[in-house]
Amino acid sequence: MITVHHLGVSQSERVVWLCEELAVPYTLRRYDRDPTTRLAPADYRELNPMGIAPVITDGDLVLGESGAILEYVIAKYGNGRLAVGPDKPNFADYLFWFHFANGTMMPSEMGDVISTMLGLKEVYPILAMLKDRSERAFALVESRLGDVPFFAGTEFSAADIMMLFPLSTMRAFTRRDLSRLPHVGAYLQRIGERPAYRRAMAKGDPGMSPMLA
Ligand SMILES: N[C@@H](CCC(=O)N[C@@H](CS)C(=O)NCC(=O)O)C(=O)O
Repeated sequence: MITVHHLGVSQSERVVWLCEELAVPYTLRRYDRDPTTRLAPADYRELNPMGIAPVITDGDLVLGESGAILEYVIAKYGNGRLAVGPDKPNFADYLFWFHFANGTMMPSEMGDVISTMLGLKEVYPILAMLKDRSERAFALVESRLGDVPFFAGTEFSAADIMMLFPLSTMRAFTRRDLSRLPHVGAYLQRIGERPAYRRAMAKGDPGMSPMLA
């Protein structure tokens, strides 16, 4: 059975959520962040060379990276459910949004994380560049969700599981205000109605209300 090593308030919520959506049996092991540094604790860091979340173990396998883990679980235990294959017209949309989450959206948000944590008022060129990129990313997301209910199209998919974190829990680390993005707001409510999402968040981060508003 897979063990999902979940670091509190982190991208590993995706893996818990995926297992709940697919009804894949798993053991959940929770770890709290260091209260001072907000980094992973020592026992999490020992799990793999990067020492960052998420990590799963499956027998002798130790696997990191959200996207790799999602693909592994879907292919190995989910019978391909929640992926969109090349035979479907929205295959490219699925790939785009699945990879946009960590390929562009999360890195663009890091500028905001840095300036929030350091309390920076001054605008540094590199942070301005990331902010501009992040604004464009959120505008693209708003536009997409105005056209379709889920990132890959009409059906919920693993692209939604990748994309939700930068729209929701990531705001524990940034000052991002979503009030002027109504389609994103409606999407977050839609996701909040999913029983598997609610179960995952209740199990993974029992002390936290899902950041859907
Ligand atoms: N691209 C990686 C990003 C992993 C990552 O940055 N994880 C953060 C949590 S969201 C982490 O482990 N932070 C704690 C630390 O760095 O000690 C993935 O999605 O797996």
